[in-house]
Amino acid sequence: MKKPVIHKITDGEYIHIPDFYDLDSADSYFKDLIEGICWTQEKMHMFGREINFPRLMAFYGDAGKSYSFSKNTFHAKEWTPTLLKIKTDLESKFQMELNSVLMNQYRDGNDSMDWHQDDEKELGLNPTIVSVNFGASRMFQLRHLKTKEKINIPLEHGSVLIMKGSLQHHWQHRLPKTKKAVGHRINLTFRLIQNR
Ligand SMILES: [Mn+2]
Repeated sequence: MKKPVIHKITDGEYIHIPDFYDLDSADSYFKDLIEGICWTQEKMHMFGREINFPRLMAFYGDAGKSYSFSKNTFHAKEWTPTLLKIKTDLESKFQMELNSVLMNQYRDGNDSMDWHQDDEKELGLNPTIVSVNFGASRMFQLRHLKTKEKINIPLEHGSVLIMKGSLQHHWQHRLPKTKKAVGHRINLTFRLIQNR
C-alpha cells in the first residue's frame, strides 16, 4: 500500500488509497463477499409506488445496530469472518472505530446510486465513511451543493476511499450509470452508527 493521500477540497476532505489491498487479497475478498453475503433486492417507496433500487444491498454490524434511509430500515446481520477481517484492517490502519457496514452490489453499468448525502442522524454530526471497493472499477462523483463543482474519483479493485470532516454537509455523491461494458462491483461502506 502506498501512502494515503489526503485531498483537501472546499468544505471537506477525502482520502483515496487505490491499492489498499493487493490483487490476490482483493480477488479473494470479492469472491467471498459475492457468495457469502445475503444480498437482497430492496424497494424504494415513491409516490405510492414501489421501485426496485438499481443495485443489491446488505447491512451487517454489531448486534442491535440499524440504519434507515428512503423509508427502509436495515437491522444489522451478524459479522462474517471476512467482514470482521476487513473491519479490523481498517480500524488498525486508520486508528478509528467502526461498527457496521452498508454494502451495495452493482451487477453491471445499469446499476447505480443517485446523488445523495450520508447525513442520516444515526451517523452523528461529521461522519467518517470508509468505502472499500472490489470488482469492476466504476467512477464515483462528488458534487458541491452550492458551487456545483464536480470531482471524479475512479474506485478500483482493492481501493479505499474515506470521506470525512464536514464533507457530507456540503457535497453530494453518486455512482452514475455507464454505457461501458463493466462487470460486477461491490462496495462496502463502513460506518460508526450511534444508535444502540
Ligand atoms: Mn452514500
